[in-house]
Amino acid sequence: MTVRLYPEAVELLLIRLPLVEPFETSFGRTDVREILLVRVLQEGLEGWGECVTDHAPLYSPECNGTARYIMETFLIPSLFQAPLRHASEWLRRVAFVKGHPMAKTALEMALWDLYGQMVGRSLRDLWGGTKDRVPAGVSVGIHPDVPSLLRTVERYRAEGYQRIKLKVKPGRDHEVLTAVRQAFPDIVLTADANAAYRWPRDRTVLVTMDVYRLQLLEQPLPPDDWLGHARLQRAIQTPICLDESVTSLATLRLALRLRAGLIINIKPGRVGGYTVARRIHDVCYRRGVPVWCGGMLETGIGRAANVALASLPGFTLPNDLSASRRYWMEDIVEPPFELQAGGYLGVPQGPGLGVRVVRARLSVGWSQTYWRDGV
Ligand code: NPQ
Ligand code: MG
Repeated sequence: MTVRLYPEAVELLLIRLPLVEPFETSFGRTDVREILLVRVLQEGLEGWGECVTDHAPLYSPECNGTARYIMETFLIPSLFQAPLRHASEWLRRVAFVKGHPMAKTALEMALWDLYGQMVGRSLRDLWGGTKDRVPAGVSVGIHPDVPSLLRTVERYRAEGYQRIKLKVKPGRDHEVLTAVRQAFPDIVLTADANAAYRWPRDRTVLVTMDVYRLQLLEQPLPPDDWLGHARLQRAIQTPICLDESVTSLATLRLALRLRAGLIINIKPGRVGGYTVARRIHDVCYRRGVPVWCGGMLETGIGRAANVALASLPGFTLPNDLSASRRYWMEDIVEPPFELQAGGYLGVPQGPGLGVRVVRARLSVGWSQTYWRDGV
């Protein structure tokens, strides 16, 4: 099937969406998300994308402001330069822009949605997904006290999530992990430090985490501390899972060669798109390295794309893909994502993302439309 991806216009919108409860990590606390959305328009169809940046560069170097600037100054003009024959060509088109993976991914997502609608196929099918449902996990933020954390964990356990991930940081680790493991001896438990520890300073604190039987310990050290992760992995039994460190195929290969991590969290926004994310999956699948899909507090737009990605065969561990209502009172898409029996999310079957954006639910801060010359 020969198609041309050549949008007449691109709209950027910044929306505000309140979380059902505040989310705290080692880098900060959020109660309302500001989310940059992308809408590409062509021949009466619209493709939606979501940018996983935050208002400030706390998780990674990008933020909403840099993403907007890079999109309007470089990415959208390069989209208007000439038609693309396939969404996977986007990567080469924007290779001249160094960095800014989240900005690139948002536009790529919108192009995949548009492409899927043009050819009448779901992202799952276009990407070679093999599953109709994906294992759902939940990420639990840092809580003000242990009793409230135990109540939250119990709630998610009762809802059926297949694993629970606890956010930890220095000073909020062993007490929390001991209490949760003692109260729930049998749950699948993981911990995510978002790079808050230092090697070798925190060696003892980290090595003694083996007693909690964590499925994995996510990103304990800074993203560029390859040797620190490799040395830590040699000192503990718990598999290290890399998140922030893996930004490309090259850093993936470095991680595997050094054995700096034994498991990979794949976040498309962090690696520069769904095309790169699929290649990272393919390398890991060939080498028997387990992967799972990370989350960035997405709306149903980004969630739909991530669920489709997680339907690939190498995504064998529970994902940071939760029901819409874990995050939002009312998601901005229909149908919303709901937790199925056994702790799964269904993979959308309709064309493109397979969800409808309900525009009336968008609380728009600003929006701007960019038109291609000559339309
Ligand atoms: C992670 N995600 O795996 C990230 C952290 C993260 C679900 O744990 C705003 C506020 C945006 C908090 C993006 C989960 C965020 C955020 C990512 C946390 O490391
Ligand atoms: Mg993480």
